[in-house]
Amino acid sequence: MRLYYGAHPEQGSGMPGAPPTLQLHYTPRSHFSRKVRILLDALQLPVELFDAGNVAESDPAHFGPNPLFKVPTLVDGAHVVFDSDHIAAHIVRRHDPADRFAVLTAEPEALNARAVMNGVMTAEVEIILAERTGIDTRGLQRFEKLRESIRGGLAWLDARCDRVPQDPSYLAFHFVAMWDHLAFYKTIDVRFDRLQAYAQRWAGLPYVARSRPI
Ligand SMILES: N[C@@H](CCC(=O)N[C@@H](CS)C(=O)NCC(=O)O)C(=O)O
Repeated sequence: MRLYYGAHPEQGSGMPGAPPTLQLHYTPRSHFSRKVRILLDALQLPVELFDAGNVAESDPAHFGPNPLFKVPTLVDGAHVVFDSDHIAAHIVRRHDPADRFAVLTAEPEALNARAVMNGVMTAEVEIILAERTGIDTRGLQRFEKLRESIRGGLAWLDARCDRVPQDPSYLAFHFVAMWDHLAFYKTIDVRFDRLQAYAQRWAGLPYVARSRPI
């Protein structure tokens, strides 16, 4: 499926009727894709979206140029970029030199938080895709460890909740993508009230709300 998303497509190349220069292979519920989509929308950069469908499948035709059969992948003219954080960095280097949402931060605590969120998101993907392909993951040591790592990662984030930026930032976009996905799939049964409040803080922003998983 192909659709335009974000600011008006005509803003893409400056030529009326021309498609945007950015193309994103994604799925509507993919949390890794969503952090990129929120960033693009916050920057008002139009993007053409290509839905990969069921990411548990391995038909190369669905994943664009990505040899790992994963989303997201960005195509920006002659540039192809894999991996959500590399994509975010590419977007701001090329299209937002002011880096308004601190994508290019080198601050260790922010990078650790990103690593933890990516770890939680990866663990969740493994559990969901295993279940989707017929594996009953309950009680299997490997998957119980993944569930425990999600709990551990969230507890780590919760303990640092009062130190995170209070303005919209890529860290917040990353967080909300992770949080809403966990809530949508109900992967683990835990409560973190401070994280919930942090997610709530961003939920009303139009560029966050528009890509919420449904
Ligand atoms: N490190 C990658 C992870 C991407 C990823 O795992 N994407 C999931 C969807 S949210 C996927 O396509 N999984 C397919 C698979 O693992 O087979 C990134 O940050 O983009």
